[in-house]
Amino acid sequence: MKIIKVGASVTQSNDRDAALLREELRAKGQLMVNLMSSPGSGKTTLLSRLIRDMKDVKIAVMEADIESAVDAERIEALGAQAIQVHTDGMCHMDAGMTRASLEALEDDGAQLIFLENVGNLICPAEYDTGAGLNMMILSVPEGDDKPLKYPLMFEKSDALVITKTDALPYFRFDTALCTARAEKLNPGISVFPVSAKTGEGMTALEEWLRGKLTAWQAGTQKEA
Ligand SMILES: Nc1nc2c(ncn2[C@@H]2O[C@H](COP(=O)(O)OP(=O)(O)OP(=O)(O)O)[C@@H](O)[C@H]2O)c(=O)[nH]1
Ligand SMILES: [Mg+2]
Repeated sequence: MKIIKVGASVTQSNDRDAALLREELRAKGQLMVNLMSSPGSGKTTLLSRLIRDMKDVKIAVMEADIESAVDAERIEALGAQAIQVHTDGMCHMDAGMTRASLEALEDDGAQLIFLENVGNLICPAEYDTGAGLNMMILSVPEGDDKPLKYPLMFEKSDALVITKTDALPYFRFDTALCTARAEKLNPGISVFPVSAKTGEGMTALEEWLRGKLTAWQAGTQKEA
């Protein structure tokens, strides 16, 4: 498994770099999904479930972390291509770092490329990575007040996955209230309550991703 180290880009024009990368990916028919959340909310577990369920779509994963290769090893064990990206201490990925990571991926015809961003609810939302879709996770144990405290990621995301719904009996978490708070910040956000552990709710998320991929490849998907 490949481990690469990427440093923050020297360029001053991240938004322009990101827009260019997005168009290059669109021309190749590849949809990159930037997956963001706090540490431990369930990014790698969700990706593992998607890889197991969506056998009809070729998926590759770029795992960004400050240290270790455990996440990429988990994905590779499922038979999907995975690379580990080390961010040189940075708590986010920018467009240049993402481009360098994509260059390290082997071209195996992957249509859906997930970037598991560094676990952090703040910094990753501040940088456009060039992804066609931004997806965030909020897990039930984190609490339904997070849209109020960390609004930017909710504003930037096309989809909010509320995960660990199997833990709802043990936490005070109001899914409808959380959804309303996220929709107030971002009226266009799609919300998917799921459990990556039991599989509950996964079908709706997978259908949404398939639809976005089809639209992206048809060139009709709006920029994220
Ligand atoms: N009960 C329950 N536990 C889950 C679910 N999804 C993930 N977990 C657990 O949550 C913990 C963290 O999951 P990960 O998938 O490693 O989280 P992550 O967001 O990738 O973590 P970082 O990469 O460190 O930021 C693990 O113990 C998982 O088993 C779920 O749907 N239900
Ligand atoms: Mg992870």
